[in-house]
Amino acid sequence: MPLKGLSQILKPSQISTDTQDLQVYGKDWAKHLKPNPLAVVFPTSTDQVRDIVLWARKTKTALVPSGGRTGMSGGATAANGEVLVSLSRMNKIVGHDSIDRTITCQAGVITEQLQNYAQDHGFYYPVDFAARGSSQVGGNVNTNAGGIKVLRYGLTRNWVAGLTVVTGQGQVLHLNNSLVKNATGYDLRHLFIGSEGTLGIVTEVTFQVTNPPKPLTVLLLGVENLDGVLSIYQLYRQRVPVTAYEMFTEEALGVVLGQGHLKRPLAEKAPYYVLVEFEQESAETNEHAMELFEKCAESGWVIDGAVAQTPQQAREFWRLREDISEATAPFEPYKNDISVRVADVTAFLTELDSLIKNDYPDFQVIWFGHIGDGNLHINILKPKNLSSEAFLKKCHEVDQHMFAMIARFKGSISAEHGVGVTKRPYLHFTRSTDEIQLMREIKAVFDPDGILNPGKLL
Ligand code: 2HG
Ligand code: ZN
Repeated sequence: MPLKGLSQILKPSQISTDTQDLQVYGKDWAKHLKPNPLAVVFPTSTDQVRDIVLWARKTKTALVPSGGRTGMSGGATAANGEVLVSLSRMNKIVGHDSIDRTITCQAGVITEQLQNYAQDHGFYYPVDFAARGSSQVGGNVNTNAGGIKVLRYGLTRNWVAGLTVVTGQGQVLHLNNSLVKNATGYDLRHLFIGSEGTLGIVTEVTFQVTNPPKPLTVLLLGVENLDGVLSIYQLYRQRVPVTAYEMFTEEALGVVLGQGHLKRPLAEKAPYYVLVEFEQESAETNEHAMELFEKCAESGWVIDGAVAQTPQQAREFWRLREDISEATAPFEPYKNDISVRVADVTAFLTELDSLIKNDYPDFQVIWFGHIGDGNLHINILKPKNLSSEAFLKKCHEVDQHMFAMIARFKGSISAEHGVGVTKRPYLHFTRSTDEIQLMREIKAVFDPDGILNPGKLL
């Protein structure tokens, strides 16, 4: 029995081979991948994680670290008889330090739990995204999660002050220990951030936190064309402290409104909508924002617009953008999550749009994304008359063209969702042969037996 030995490390209640558990824990939001894990284990301490890794080395068993399973590239999928290591029972906030302005969490803490804890203690944890209610901080570190406030606050990487990690060799590393300054060579912490569970299992994270922002204003604008979308971005960023700049198309809005929970926000329809959120830094900020709005209208970029009048309305504007992912889910979307330089967004999107319109006219594409970061989410909806297999095959064809385009623009095949399984064949469009070879060599140092998340990323 391959699982023998685990019962010396864990209690029976920490090991599950229940069919339902295997289905639930075996996959993430890359829903077309079929889970097939051997078991799920639920460690409650770093020492237990280390013992599981040592057991896996001895028995040559593959492990898949598992967080909130909100990833979209299959990085947390176990399809080949692996043992899933769920961090969900390591869900305690260890504490905070008001002088260092840090919060220490076990890896299974939910993002929103961290955000609320920060708020309750007079601080702010700014990395934020739609899956805040179920994603876990360990997963955020493993994918270097970005989301909606990146242009103001950066990625998860910018907020990790310390990490506890169990490597694939079974070493327990305490990295950086919340030091602000630490000039002692390679910063291994940053290797683990974004490594998708291929080098080690993150068990504890110390996050830097900051002061809460001043009150936020949310503006929704209907925009005539992509040049307008980028010109408005440039103008607002020059004059007001923008915290988020998000874009979605009329088609995307249509899918969200189709759910029947929200009202159309503006009287006039527009091909594109942008959601601008900014901090009211001073008394003049709103005045500047209004002047900019008038300028945008005069330039013919803005068709219509509204400022959220209440916190409730601000939340509704945000939902129009954040609900897109859930609302498209029933249409079996094929997802891409790419980035180019912000200045190249218009050229890239125009070229890709015409490729799809010409060569795949039956494909409906839902475009949206964190346009202020050059990050576009491209969801192709499955035409009703196409089987899932035929659809997937055609989408892979689109991928080849799109990723060649990405390489030409020197962009990224994955801006924030990670490589996982689904983007693995395309890594070379963004990373050079030398880089990939060095990544493999790094992997071999930390995980010499290849037991950690095999088949993901590399
Ligand atoms: C978002 O920004 C998420 O809403 C999901 O990254 C994107 O569903 C997607 O493609
Ligand atoms: Zn996103």
